[in-house]
Amino acid sequence: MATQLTPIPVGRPTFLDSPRCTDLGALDAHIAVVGLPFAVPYNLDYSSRSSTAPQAIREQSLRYVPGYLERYDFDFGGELLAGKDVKIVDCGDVTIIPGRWDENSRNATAVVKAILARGAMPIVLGGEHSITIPVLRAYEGRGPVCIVHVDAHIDWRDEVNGIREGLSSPMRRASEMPWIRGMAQIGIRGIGSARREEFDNARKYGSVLIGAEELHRVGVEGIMHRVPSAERYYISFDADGLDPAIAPAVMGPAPGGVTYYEATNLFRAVAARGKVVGLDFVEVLPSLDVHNLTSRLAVRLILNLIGALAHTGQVG
Ligand SMILES: [Mn+2]
Repeated sequence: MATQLTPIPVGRPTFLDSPRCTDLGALDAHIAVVGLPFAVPYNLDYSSRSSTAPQAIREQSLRYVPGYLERYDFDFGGELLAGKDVKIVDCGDVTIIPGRWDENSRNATAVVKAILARGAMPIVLGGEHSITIPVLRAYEGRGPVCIVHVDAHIDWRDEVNGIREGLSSPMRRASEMPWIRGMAQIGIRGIGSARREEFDNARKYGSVLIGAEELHRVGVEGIMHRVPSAERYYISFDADGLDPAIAPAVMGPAPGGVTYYEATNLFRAVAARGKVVGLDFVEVLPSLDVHNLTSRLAVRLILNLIGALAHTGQVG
């Protein structure tokens, strides 16, 4: 399978100003960042406003270099990366050709497979939530993997307008992959988060649905006993799971969302529980952002996951 990457143009930043990796066969890092500015449209009104998110997130990541990561981080009680030499590279973006959705999807799977084959953990910047489907396909033969999904919606639609791999369906498609075992869906809330059919199917599969209200009431410590135990976790993070007061740049802002510390403590709790084998961060719409709050928060949360991995000895 071809692995086609579009390198970041010269003069544009990489994530954390990290080295560029254009040859996946020679990738040598703990963590490989890759953009997936990808969507599967439902209708003609559709414009993929999240396709600019990887670059917006990379630009905001420069706020934390150089030198800031070595300072005392009060959220971690020490250096964010625990003084470890965590090797991060930026692979650029998966090449996307408008209209060729199947080909784009196969290419995305091939790129993530190539990253995993080199022993690096992929951090995938969406793009819309449809990207999680080709990304999870790359874990075939590397399971079982339990999914921790943060979102306002459960994303269990079987199809929308006949499209089965759109942004409403990633968890439904994940549930059909034999190497995916276990699923916790956190931050769910609000009007339109699921129809009865999706709710029933998610429950039948055994997905653990943890509403935002429950999370706020009992905290991360209080929900962790409900998250399935697993050796390997994959985290799929939809920006609309966060509260729109801190993450306004989303398609459907829903009040009552996940807070910064809930997300951070969830990452820490998952990293303490098992090996984190991948992260996607999706559905940031930079054109709707305010003072780059959403892109910057995405960077900070990604860093906090890397920090949690460093502090638990998973990287570095
Ligand atoms: Mn979603």
